[in-house]
Amino acid sequence: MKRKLNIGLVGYGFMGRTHSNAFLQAPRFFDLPYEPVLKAVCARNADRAKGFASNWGYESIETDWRALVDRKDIDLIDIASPNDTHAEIAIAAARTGKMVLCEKPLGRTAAEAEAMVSAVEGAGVANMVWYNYRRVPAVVLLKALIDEGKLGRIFHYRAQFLQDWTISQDLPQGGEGLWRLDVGVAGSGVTGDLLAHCIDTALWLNGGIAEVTAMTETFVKERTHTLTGQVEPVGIDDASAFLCRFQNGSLALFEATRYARGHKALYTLEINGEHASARWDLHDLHRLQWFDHRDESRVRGWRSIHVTDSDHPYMKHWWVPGLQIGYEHTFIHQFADFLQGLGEGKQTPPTFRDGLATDCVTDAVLKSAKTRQWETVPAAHVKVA
Ligand code: SOE
Repeated sequence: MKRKLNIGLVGYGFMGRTHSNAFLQAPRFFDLPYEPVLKAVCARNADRAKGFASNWGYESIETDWRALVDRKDIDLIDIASPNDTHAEIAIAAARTGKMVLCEKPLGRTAAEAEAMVSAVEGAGVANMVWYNYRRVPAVVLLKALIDEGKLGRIFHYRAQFLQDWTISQDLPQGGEGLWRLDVGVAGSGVTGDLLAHCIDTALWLNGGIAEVTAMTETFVKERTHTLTGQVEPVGIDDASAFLCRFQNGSLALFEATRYARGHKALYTLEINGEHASARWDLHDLHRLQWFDHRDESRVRGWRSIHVTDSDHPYMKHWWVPGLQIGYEHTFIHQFADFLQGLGEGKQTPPTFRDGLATDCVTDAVLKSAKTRQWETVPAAHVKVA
């Protein structure tokens, strides 16, 4: 008999849906030691919470997250609400001994993330941050190739996350759907929202980042605030770019923006080693581009690996070789790994400590953009599982 894992979800937006889908699908495609039970969803608007609950199969609703956290029939709190709620909810949930999953970025700042790490580690509860791109099969394949030493010494890493949805000056800031533009709620702009993904993957693939030098820009300086109706200054970074040096001596370039007309969610990364290079692109997420200098010279060239075979990461759980999976599967994989880890008594990365490592880098990026100096990333947090 599988043990039941009773889940309480906070937030029912885009991320609430991706997580709920993972809770439902993971046990259907993976043989897991736990059976997730969608116990309750929490949101301030009761009618909408009820609608969400009936659509996704949650047994009940709450309208105050404190009531959810206090419930005795819940084992795990999943935080899918805006960034300014993450720390308070996670810390309260850990104090009641509940496991905590949190949407990225972990905190709005490293200080917030640090308090969250102390809370979950102090309580000894399972914890994980939803940096989902670590679970794309092509990216997992790349991780294995790097760990096997197939690239040799690493010289370069570069990553971009490009979008174009905030270019209009008429777009308001704040409130549901647009809280990512309100610096008080989000903590930062593309640095915490998009670069954080690039940084998490990079720390995982290429190790710790030692120092950064960055620049940011806010292209639209004032926007009407949805909640006040007033035109208010914009505090987020619309674009952010940085150079950095990894602890392994490799050099890197990172860029994120919401002003790259024509790009919707173009997350790309490339890594160049002594023997081989690899490239990956979220718009073509099932492919890994691979170049190996050791191939016979007459046939040497970039190859495009269709990462859909049954010996590719996660793929034996899906369809037949050659048939693709997509974005939502990354969350399913992550939750399946979490339940597997729970069964084995292990924490599943990225843990809150890993999320803190990313927040330390984003803090250093934002600081460097202000000081116009190279900034060191605090050494205590650079190691990522
Ligand atoms: C922003 O538009 C966003 O939804 C991020 O918040 C997600 O983390 C990213 O995966 C896609 O883009």
